[in-house]
Amino acid sequence: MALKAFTGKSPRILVTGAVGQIGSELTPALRQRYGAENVVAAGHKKPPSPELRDGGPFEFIDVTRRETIEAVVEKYNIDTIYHLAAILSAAGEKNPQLAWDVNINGLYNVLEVARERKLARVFCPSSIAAFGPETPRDNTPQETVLRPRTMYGVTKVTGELLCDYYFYRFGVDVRGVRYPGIISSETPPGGGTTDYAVEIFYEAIKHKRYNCFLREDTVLPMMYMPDCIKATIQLMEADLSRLTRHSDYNLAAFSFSPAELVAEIKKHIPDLACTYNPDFRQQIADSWPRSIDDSAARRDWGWKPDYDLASMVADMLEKLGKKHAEGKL
Ligand code: AKB
Repeated sequence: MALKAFTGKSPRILVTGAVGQIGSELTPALRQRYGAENVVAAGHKKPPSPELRDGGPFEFIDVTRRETIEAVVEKYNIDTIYHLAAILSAAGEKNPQLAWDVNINGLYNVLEVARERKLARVFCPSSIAAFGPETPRDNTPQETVLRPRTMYGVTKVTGELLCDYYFYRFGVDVRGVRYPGIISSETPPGGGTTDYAVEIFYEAIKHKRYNCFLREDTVLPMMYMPDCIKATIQLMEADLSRLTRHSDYNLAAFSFSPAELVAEIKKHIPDLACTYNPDFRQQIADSWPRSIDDSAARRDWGWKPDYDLASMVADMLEKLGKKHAEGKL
């Protein structure tokens, strides 16, 4: 393949969606690993945090306009893209046309830039949203039924296929995982179905009560941000010859229901009160798996999470509790 080698010199990285939940933590981690000047953060409209803006180069990109991606790739001599810009499941149901435009046309533009400019590597996340109601819900296999009922899920399955196509047809080294719900303390997620598992921490600390938009027994696969960052970088650094898949690795850490999360938080905040008022997101959650078989990721690139439910909750409360005490929550 006529692609630039990924080894030897430091990669020159562009992160789209850098202002979002995952981007705002992945970007500093990449900057620390590869040098701040080698990692360009890109957002759409939202202004970057001081850390993102001052920690290295920042540019505005609209992924639906290919020329905005091309200009940044050219300007910084980019050879690797982490393409995180996306509309999530709940927001996608409110505006399916926008979800298609950003998630599919945006990805297509990134892949075309990667093909034309022979970039070394591209990361594009998929999600547990690629699965649907006909998929086995427990220990969901790597190879299984992919018939999602959300536009977000449809774009994720299409994205997986498109990324694989670019690998086999054009030799673009695209990699991706099916992220579970990601829990983090830096930037709140926006527009997802698993967002409750982050919101509850803010409300528990500030008000000791939370009104959950999912039923108390809705079990979903989840992961703490440090593991999400670890998995993403591990996959991108893995030797290509070890990979038996490209854009669709199942990825898991732990699963829980809202009631189980409340019980764990109550070990630290005993008077937390939670009510349950399921809305349209319940139907989305009911179409997703409860747990995931990620043995292909474990076998191929040594994936293993560090956090379980108890250690994630303790760390979240410590981090957000500190922010609260400093008046930053
Ligand atoms: C969402 O809830 O839409 C996302 C996801 C599971 O991809 N967090």
